[in-house]
Amino acid sequence: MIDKKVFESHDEKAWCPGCGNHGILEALKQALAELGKEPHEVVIASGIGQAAKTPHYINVNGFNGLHGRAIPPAVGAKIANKELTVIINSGDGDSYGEGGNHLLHNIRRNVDITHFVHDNQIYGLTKGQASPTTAQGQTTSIQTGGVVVNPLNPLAFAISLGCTFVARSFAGDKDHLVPIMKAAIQHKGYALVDILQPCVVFNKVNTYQWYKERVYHLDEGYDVTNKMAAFQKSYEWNEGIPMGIIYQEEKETYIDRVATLRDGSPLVNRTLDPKKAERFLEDFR
Ligand SMILES: Cc1ncc(C[n+]2csc(CCOP(=O)(O)OP(=O)(O)O)c2C)c(N)n1
Ligand code: SF4
Repeated sequence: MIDKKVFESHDEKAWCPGCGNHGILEALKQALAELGKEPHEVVIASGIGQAAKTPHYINVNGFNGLHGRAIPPAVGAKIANKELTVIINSGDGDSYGEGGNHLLHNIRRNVDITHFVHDNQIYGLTKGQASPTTAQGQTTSIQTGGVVVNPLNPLAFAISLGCTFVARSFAGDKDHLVPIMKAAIQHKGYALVDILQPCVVFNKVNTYQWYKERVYHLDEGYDVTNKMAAFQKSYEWNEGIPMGIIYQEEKETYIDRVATLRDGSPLVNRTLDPKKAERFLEDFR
């Protein structure tokens, strides 16, 4: 374990007091410290949004990109240097809406990165429009007559596509969130953690109290490898929301499947020999 203080950043936080993002950030620093990670060994990527400001508020390598585009730079960083711990911290809109296509295809690729979705069920930064996880019928700053479309079920979506680690936790339960983060970071393969995160300003439905009345911890006897049980758990919501590792399996990662990446040192450490490209250049002459 290293001192959590090494992850402190000097940037002033622009999050509201009471925002669930604070709890997620503190849990993340603790998880990294308990795993003994040094700041230079970690990269955090994000897209755009309130949650996506996370790389500014933690002292590790950071990449704050375009809306919905957190996965491509994260995947690029991992492929360039497989020794890095690569994490994404982004919102439900960024991850499941604008970034949905990248999410879908990274599940197929199984690049070994960890994705923490700060799921406040709303677009926080742009003042409270519905996101893909806002409940049907919920009124928002734009959908004043209630959301008319079906919400996305991120857990069932991920399990159905073969995601190798699917979990849920809650920004208001650090004792649960820290071990889940550690397990997700240690998992070999793409790990998706949907973190319930109250937005105290724009989501007046899914409050701390609302979640506290519903969340429950999966018991120790729960079999994380049982896909059908995982589907059932992923559909539990209003009456009780299960928290924990919903599904996990071991599968070859993208790097395991590509010999050039798998064998030998990380790409960034290899010396380039431009002469080896000569025969390919011939085709263009
Ligand atoms: C391509 C694109 N579309 C829309 C926007 C405007 N925009 C910026 S942040 C945001 C919502 C972010 O919501 P979410 O990802 O859920 O994060 P939160 O702010 O709730 O943490 C939107 C729609 C943008 N910057 N780029
Ligand atoms: S508007 Fe909501 S998501 Fe944004 S900082 Fe405030 S509480 Fe957090």
